[in-house]
Amino acid sequence: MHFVHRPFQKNDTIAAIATPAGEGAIAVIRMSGIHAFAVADTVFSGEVQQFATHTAHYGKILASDETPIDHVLLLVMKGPRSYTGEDTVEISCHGGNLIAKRVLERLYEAGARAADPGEFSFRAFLNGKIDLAQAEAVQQLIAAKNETAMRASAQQLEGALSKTVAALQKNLTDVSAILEAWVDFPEEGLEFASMEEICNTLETLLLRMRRLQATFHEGKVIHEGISLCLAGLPNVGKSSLMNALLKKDRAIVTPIAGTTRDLIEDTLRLGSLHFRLIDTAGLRETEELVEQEGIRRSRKTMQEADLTLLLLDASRTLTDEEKTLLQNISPEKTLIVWNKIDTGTMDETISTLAISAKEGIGLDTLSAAIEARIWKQGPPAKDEIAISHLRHFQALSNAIESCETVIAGLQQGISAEFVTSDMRRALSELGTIIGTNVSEDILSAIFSKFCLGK
Ligand SMILES: Nc1nc2c(ncn2[C@@H]2O[C@H](COP(=O)(O)OP(=O)(O)OP(=O)(O)O)[C@@H](O)[C@H]2O)c(=O)[nH]1
Ligand SMILES: [Mg+2]
Repeated sequence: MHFVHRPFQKNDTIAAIATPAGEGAIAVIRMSGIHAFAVADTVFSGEVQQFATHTAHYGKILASDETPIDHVLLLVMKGPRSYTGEDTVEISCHGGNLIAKRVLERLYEAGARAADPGEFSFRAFLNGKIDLAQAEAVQQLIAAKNETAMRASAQQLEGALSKTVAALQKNLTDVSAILEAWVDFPEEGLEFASMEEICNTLETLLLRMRRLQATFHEGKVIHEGISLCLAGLPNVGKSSLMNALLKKDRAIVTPIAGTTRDLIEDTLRLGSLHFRLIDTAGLRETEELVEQEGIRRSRKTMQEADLTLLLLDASRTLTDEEKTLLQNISPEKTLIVWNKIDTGTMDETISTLAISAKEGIGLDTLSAAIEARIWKQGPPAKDEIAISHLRHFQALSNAIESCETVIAGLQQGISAEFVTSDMRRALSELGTIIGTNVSEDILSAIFSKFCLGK
């Protein structure tokens, strides 16, 4: 769905179903805007405009001819003490698709309009209830697939990233003020010592920004998960390993080479990580059309995967194909694993990782090796802030680049007026993370990814 958020209409009151589609115990319809209480008043059996804020009321939603549509619980929240910062009404009705829709339509009839995706959060942002980084955290919290992701999103929603960015902004602003003063009152002169001080302060700030920038990999791992590909020649035991890792009989295993033809995917949790585990067709030269296509997909998956486990068979010597394969792998994205260690020995010069998928030997060591490979700098500490949005990464990178230009300029003795623009750029780049100086397009792109009613 393409969504270009409309300019903020102060008089618009928006409404949407906030719960997922389908049958459930209850469905929640959310309405926000200056007429929210008046609209609710029109459709509800009680006098909504008289209700005290933050109170819940049992009653009926009535059609225009006064026939009851549903018995509901209606919650009123007076702005600014609400998610959006505006007057908000939440109606819990019976959780049938039709009922919720009917109640929503009734709200439209009474003057509300359909909310765009993410429009409630967009209003919360415009009304200063949350900044942009927090709005993004809301979405990530909803989408969190593991506890680490959930904890990290909650932290960002609490404002951990926003505070870090704000502190950086404050320190940069202080430096910037000194430089601007130097431009405005050059006769005051900038002492050599204070110039060195400025460079030192900037270096310290750079260090902090680089550290935050470096958490991007970890942040992505936490939130997006990792694709883990099982690859190797036919019959080395890829499907057996998939089943062993998943602890279920997911893929067909037979002694016939070429059993797996297509990609087989499942989700796997190892410790704090979650993976998209992909079993592939064994790599070999073949005339068989179906298998050829399978092998093409195997190679593509290997290339795209974050990590590949390349399986070798310890019960036999390496084939020429395997030797070529080993020469062409990208080492940082591959773990070489000897399988079938129960029937043979490994060549330690190639890899010391050995397992038996069939007997369940060495799987813990393999899991540990995978985790160690994934966390480039070790797993993040519980309270460490990790960035995970490309947008944040790019903003930080630009801010870092600008600061580096400023330092280089000052060190070369370039006059301050030429570096102040880079200082300002660094500041505005940092600002985009929390939502100052953000273009309409970016806002639109961010909020359009939200679900309806959020
Ligand atoms: N002894 C022993 N046999 C194994 C082990 N792992 C797999 N096998 C056997 O090796 C044969 C092939 O296993 P698969 O898991 O189907 O191998 P694959 O790599 O998926 O093969 P393709 O799908 O044909 O590419 C089966 O007979 C398995 O029982 C192991 O650790 N030890
Ligand atoms: Mg297989």
